[in-house]
Amino acid sequence: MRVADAVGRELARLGADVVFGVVGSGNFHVTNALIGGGARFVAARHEGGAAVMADAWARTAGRPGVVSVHQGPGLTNAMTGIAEAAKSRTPLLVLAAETPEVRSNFHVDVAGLAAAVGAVAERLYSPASAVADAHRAWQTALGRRTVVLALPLNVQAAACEPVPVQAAPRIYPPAPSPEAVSALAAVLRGADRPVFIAGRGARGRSGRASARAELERLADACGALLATSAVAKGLFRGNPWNLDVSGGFASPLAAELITGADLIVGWGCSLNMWTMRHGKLIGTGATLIQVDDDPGALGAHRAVHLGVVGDVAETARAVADALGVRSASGDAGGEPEAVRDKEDGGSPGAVGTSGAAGYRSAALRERIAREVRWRDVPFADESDGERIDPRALSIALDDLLPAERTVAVDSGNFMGYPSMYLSVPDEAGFCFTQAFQSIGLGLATAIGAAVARPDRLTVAALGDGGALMGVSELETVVRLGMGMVVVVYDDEAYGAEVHHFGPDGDPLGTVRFPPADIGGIARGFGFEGVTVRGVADLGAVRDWVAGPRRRPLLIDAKITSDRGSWWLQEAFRGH
Ligand SMILES: Cc1ncc(C[n+]2csc(CCOP(=O)(O)OP(=O)(O)O)c2C)c(N)n1
Ligand SMILES: [Mg+2]
Repeated sequence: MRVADAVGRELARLGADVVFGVVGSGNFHVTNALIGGGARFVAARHEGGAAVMADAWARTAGRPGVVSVHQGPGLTNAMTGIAEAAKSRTPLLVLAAETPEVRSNFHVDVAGLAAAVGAVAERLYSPASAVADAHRAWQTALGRRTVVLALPLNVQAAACEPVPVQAAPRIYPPAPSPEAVSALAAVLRGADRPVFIAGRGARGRSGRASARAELERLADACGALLATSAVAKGLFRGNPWNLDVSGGFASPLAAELITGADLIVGWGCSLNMWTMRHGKLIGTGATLIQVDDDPGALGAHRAVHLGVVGDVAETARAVADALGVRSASGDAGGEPEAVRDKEDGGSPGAVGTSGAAGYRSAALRERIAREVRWRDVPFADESDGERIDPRALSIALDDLLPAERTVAVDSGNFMGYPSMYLSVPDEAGFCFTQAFQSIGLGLATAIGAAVARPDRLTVAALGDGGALMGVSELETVVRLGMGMVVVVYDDEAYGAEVHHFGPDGDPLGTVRFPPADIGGIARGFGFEGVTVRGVADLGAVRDWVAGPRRRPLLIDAKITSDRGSWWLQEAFRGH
């Protein structure tokens, strides 16, 4: 059997069931072998798109993504998406053809490229080891790493003996140490105003559910409020104590309550400058705790008082048990029994027979219900008939678009509007490929997420700059027959740069553009395209939603942009 065929078949057997890519001669056979093994192949129009689609697919499906690229430029085109995936610890396998001939035009240092963006370099070393090499790469990816597997053309073309099928090892989530569990339980027992912030590590993956149930059970027991980092938005949807996203996107009430916490526990969350607004969301004297299955993540972004190595769900369960909370199989929403004698923990305001539950009170619950959503925060609508206020646009879309949706957001000044105003049904309904802060990834992100969740309406929210950068994948949306909505927050500029440099009086000719008819461009690709200048123009969106949605819809929203968004000003502090 040819190595390319053996490797493709083996990867399909291991679970590579959806493969994104752009096929050239170097990855032709291996891709066909994957298809022969039962995988679905999704052709992108640019490798950058293919890598991002595979990343977004992996995040949404909770399983390793696979992308297949040609040697040389196929790989270099994919590098931005690979960097994003590596920084996000996305389990992703990049099948990268490699020419062994150093004088070839296609030659690049594959391992060097992988290492340069934080991915793991792997390769098929020889025909005899090739299947085992592919196995190893798959296992490494499963451990939440982005792996670039170099497929040398000469090895791919060689013959190899069929290898007996080995069972893949089972990987168990790490359990926290008993000492760490007691320490965390003791701190929770003594906290008056705890806030849990759940991050990527609390999301479901590899066939496991998210840690929502375990975290809610523990939060109920100690009266904690619940928030997430941006990448886990939606995790606590529907919980009355949910503050939604912590950080730059936090609503005023969410920010107030997080700042007022005396204890913040990051669950699979790095508590980085975005999530903690450069530390501004951490009140004076607040205790910080981080729980993560990766010891290297503890304290990486800011010093914590206690770091616990452990899987998020396992740790939350163990701590709840230590607190004597009824088992998760019981009624997690019931009155907690555990933290009733706070005198032991040395602090008043305890959960218990009095019903005062840590940070929770009936009045606060009502306030959260009334105020925590951005759309309930009053604002002066600046729509002027020519251009629509992006807040008004986002609220109207939140009402118009079906709630069962996946929202994918590109980077730029606009990005807070969809992130803050569009609700999502759960954490799989939000796909945020922003670890590399690249613009132009949003459309491919939406496509990958849509392949993973065809049951939901996918909404891609893009700036005009990011939309035009990733424009080739509009054809992919049409070709795949996706009923997607693409919303372009069109300020005819690289708004982020305009608002960054404009106040200093710098010339802005390099970052402003003449009006582009992005709706017309989309129609050329086979979309329905509408231009929106005011809420009244959204009738076309309502009609599209009503069906039959034969074509995807692109909304070119000409937005007001008199000033930069304040979350962007936060971002510039990090530059
Ligand atoms: C690949 C890449 N190139 C350049 C930048 C710098 N940059 C950040 S935001 C931005 C403007 C994006 O414009 P647009 O998509 O229209 O969004 P807006 O800021 O106008 O809302 C640019 C050029 C980047 N982040 N990524
Ligand atoms: Mg713009």
